[in-house]
Amino acid sequence: MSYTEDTLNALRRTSPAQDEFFQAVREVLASLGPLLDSHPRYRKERVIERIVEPERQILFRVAWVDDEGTVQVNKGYRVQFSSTLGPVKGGLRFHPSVNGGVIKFLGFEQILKNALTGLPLGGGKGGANFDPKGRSDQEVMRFCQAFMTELFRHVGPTVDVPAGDIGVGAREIGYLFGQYKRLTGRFDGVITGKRASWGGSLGRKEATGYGCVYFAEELLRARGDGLEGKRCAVSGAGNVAVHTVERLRSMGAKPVTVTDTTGTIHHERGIDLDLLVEVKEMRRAGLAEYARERGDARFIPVEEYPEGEHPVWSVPCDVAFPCATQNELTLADARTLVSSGCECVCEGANMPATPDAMAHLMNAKLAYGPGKAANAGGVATSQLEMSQNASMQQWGLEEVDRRLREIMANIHRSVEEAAAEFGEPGNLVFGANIAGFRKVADAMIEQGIH
Ligand code: NDP
Ligand code: 2IT
Repeated sequence: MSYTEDTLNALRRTSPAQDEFFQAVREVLASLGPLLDSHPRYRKERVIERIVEPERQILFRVAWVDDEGTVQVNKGYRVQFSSTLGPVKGGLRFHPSVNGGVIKFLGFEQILKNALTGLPLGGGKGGANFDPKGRSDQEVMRFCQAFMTELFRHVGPTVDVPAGDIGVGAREIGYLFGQYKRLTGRFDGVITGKRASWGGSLGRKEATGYGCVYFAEELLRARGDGLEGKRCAVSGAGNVAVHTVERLRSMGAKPVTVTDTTGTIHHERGIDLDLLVEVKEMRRAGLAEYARERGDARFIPVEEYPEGEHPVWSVPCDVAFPCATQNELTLADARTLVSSGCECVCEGANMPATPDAMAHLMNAKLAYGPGKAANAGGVATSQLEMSQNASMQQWGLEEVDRRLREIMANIHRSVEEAAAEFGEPGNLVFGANIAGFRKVADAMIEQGIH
């Protein structure tokens, strides 16, 4: 059996019931054959066995009191996967589906994603199985305070720097930071995604969506094309999706869909950004409200979705941007996209395509931007926030956006070059896995067995 198969089999035994983690590792290892053949030292020094094992996992109880006076208990996680390239860096996810396997998949992806940014960042992830939906601001505050009351002893600006992810936006970051500051007496760059008026970076909240659009522009440019005039299908209606829609519109493309956990909006005239922000960010409501206020938009409630398919991908599009969550795009969806003429899929979310969907899209040779490259603009701009915090500066929006564009173009180039170097030109899934892994693996060897 091969080295990678041996490692995968061992992982199945030692990390049972962690399906998403296993999926993420298998995809990476499937790309590494030629690299491992040409670098026997990786095997000799057991770099793969080491990289799939987190440096440290912190699991903790989060007990808090809801508005009725009832005690609630949640599971808290922080997986400090790798500090090889810099302080551990990665978001926090608050969602009822969070478990050890989900956090480990996200943390593992984050190691390679952060490596691709070219910035000094390790990788990790955290979160809780807490559902902020339907909770009052006071409840969210108490939860965040309880969460940070355990986490604060494990994080710090040169140790581990959390940020947002699903369910963790500016409100949660504010409560988390406030509690860290009270407990430590320090105002420092311990968390990113802070409001710009108290230590945040301009452009951070937009960065993942904008960066994803810049990456799609690079993908299309490599084929002598561009985004202008393209019909785009976007899934999700949160931070990444909203800013993807915003940047697509300003670049002359036409986003026609968004989705949330209640359903899908198809608005042929183009998504109305102001209304979307009003419904999702101000009112924290479901997308049916969007359709109620725009008679020409179609709303498909989740109860009417066909089994195993997502209707957002059957809206004909030139470019698809999955920006909601993992495994949201199935093989049936991939077939629909290919047969209706989609040219490009660019992943705003982490691991949004199932393995068979990804294989189908790659076989069809459409331009494919894997999440760990295409959505790296968020964490890259988090590092710009860390730089500003460390030097007590605040850069202008134009400066941050200029750097973001440059970083996305560099990621695209390095991923393309790695794919070509190992005999798979144009295969950016392969290129991203190789380029990210190689950078971390070499540094691990240089830093000695650990
Ligand atoms: P948000 O919480 O802001 O938005 C998530 C959106 O996806 C919501 O509209 C949510 O619906 C919808 N959604 C649909 N199905 C699901 C599901 N099963 N679980 C959770 N959400 C679902 O998160 P983000 O926009 O920040 O994150 C979206 C994706 O992008 C995630 O995969 C995340 O890991 C990734 N990402 C985020 C980065 C960031 O900087 N925030 C950086 C890089 C990647 P509803 O509104 O009904 O809850
Ligand atoms: O998945 C991701 O890259 C994020 N949620 C952002 C991480 C960060 O530290 O900004």
